[in-house]
Amino acid sequence: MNTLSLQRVLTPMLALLLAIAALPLLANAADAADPGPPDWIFPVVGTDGVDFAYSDTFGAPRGAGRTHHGVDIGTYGIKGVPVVAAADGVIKDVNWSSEADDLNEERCCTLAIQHADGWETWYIHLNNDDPGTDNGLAWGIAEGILPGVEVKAGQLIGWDGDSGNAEGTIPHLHWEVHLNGAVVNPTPHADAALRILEAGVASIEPPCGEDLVCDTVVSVEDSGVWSLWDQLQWPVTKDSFYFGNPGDLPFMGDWDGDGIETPGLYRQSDGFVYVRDSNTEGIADLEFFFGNPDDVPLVGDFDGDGRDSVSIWRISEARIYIIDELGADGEGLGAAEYFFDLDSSSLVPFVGDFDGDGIDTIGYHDPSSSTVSLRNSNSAGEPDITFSYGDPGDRIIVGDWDGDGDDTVGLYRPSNGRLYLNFENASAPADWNGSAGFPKYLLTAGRQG
Ligand SMILES: [Ca+2]
Ligand SMILES: [Ca+2]
Ligand SMILES: [Ca+2]
Ligand SMILES: [Ca+2]
Repeated sequence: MNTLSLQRVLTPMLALLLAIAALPLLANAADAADPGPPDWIFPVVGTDGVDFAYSDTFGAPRGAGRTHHGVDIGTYGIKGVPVVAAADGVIKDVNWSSEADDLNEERCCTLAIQHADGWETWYIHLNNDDPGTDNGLAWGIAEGILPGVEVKAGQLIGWDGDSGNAEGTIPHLHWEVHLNGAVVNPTPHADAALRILEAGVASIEPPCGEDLVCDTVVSVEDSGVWSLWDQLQWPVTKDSFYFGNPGDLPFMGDWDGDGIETPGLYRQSDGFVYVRDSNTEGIADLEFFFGNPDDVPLVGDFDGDGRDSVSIWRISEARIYIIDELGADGEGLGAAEYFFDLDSSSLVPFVGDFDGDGIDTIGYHDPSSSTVSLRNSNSAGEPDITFSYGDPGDRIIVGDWDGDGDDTVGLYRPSNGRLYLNFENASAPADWNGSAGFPKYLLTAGRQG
């Protein structure tokens, strides 16, 4: 059964769940002083609206005078969706037992985690069924998860299901948040949490060491909102501003040589490039006529003078035109300094200083072979390095993520909204990965000073 038809079958049950959600909150719901969400990971792996659904049911009546103390995170009828620790902590209870040698097996399956600063999170109705059954014989708690065991944010702790008093309902995680012993509404905490799409220790530390200057990323929406990440970490702090129109091709560069990269865009509809020298809202500081409608801008410092310029990937010719100066304001771009050809128009070129000599050169992604190739001079010829990297559909981005002076590959995977970065130009698991959401563009932002 595919997911879509499963969702259709479940619609009446979801409607019931939502009807319950619509009941008014009761005044006697516990209400501790809540300083707001810590930096948490969403407790169910998936993407809102695709793999899970929830609404604010905190305080809703649950019979016998009880009210709902949690948020029910439904998983569209699927049991066994990974449940992860919302934050670093220590397992406090397994099935309401704090004894590692007596886990109340007949009460499977629930977990409680003690976090820093008086926070606790509870995970209820974890799976207790063998696949395809409702037999109550399974153990939906991950191996090694016992009272007293330390867990990390995003670590797999179990799988969702219908255990306890949820037998017969659709599978969901009942998630509770407690602060200093009092239950608080978990919904705002769920809303603010980082979604992760695979269980595993979440990446929350920046890859950039202290006192180093590293590249970061910027997301650009079609609405023209640019959100510049302060650094690669969770939670992300961003500066957001408007620049450009729908349909513009965005990029970043250091146009004035002050060490800070700022926005530019190519408006294919009028053939002009517009650049701005600060990461703030406003009109372009410089505009010049750029090229043919299907030309792709390639930004870099190709002559090592400390300023970025906009070169051209002309797909129709499979040719790179290197241009070392920006155009004069309101006028055209000067003639290219030189050009060279790539082997195929199906390659996707990018720019970076792969050898750290201060001069940007061209690399390219070959989606047909899932490889990237890098060349350390701007000329035709064999690549200096080729290695397997990236799936079809991935978008390569390049930056100095660790601040050691050379640019290495990363990729943004639109299918899951994750950013994967490597610190060496080699085929290897990502050195860093994190959630980037689902922007239209995710670009290297470069140094910010
Ligand atoms: Ca600048
Ligand atoms: Ca330059
Ligand atoms: Ca170089
Ligand atoms: Ca580097």
